[in-house]
Amino acid sequence: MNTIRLTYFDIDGGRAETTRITMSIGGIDFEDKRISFPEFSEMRAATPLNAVPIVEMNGVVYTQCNAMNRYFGKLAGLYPSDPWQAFLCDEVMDIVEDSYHAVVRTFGLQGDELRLARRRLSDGMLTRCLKLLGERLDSAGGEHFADRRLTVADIKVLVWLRHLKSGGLDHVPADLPERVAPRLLAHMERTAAEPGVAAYYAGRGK
Ligand SMILES: N[C@@H](CCC(=O)N[C@@H](CS)C(=O)NCC(=O)O)C(=O)O
Repeated sequence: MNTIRLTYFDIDGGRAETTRITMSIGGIDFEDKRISFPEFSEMRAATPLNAVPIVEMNGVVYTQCNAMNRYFGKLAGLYPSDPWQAFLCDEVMDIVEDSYHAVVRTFGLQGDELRLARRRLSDGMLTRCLKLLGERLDSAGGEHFADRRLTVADIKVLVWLRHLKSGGLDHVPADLPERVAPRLLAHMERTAAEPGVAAYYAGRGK
């Protein structure tokens, strides 16, 4: 079989992390190509949409992290086969994507401009996303976002919450998830304790 090569920044988070964890859980053999930011600048123009993650399969380069999550999720048994449950799973993953887009719009700002933009982001879009995810978790039974079992949606939310809670996003309070949707924290701990997820992070020394 041809090598699957997933290319993304050398960070333990962001848009490729759910795919990495999913492939690890599914025992899918792939090359985890991690690049630095200067390396990305050099290769950016050669990528199909000037962005990563990209995944190369059978000599073709593909884009879109949630398409990757769905495809590899299916191969790994982490994506619902029921159309309605698949919809619930997709909506959650796209909510997280919307929050990434909102965060990216604040990149490059500095000083007071950054502080103000991040405050608006925390009180606005991030709060809305967290609240909605809390509601979706409740209506799906409180344990998982879809299919009453671990899916790529749970993993994607875990990755995002780990980042928010790390405090790595300047001027976004690390306790925002706790304040807005405390049930998401229990969900985060439960997902991180799933054997396949825990094994992945242990392997990364995280
Ligand atoms: N819709 C794409 C978005 C990809 C994307 O925006 N990636 C960011 C990094 S997380 C990027 O490469 N940005 C570089 C740039 O815009 O120059 C996906 O879902 O994969």
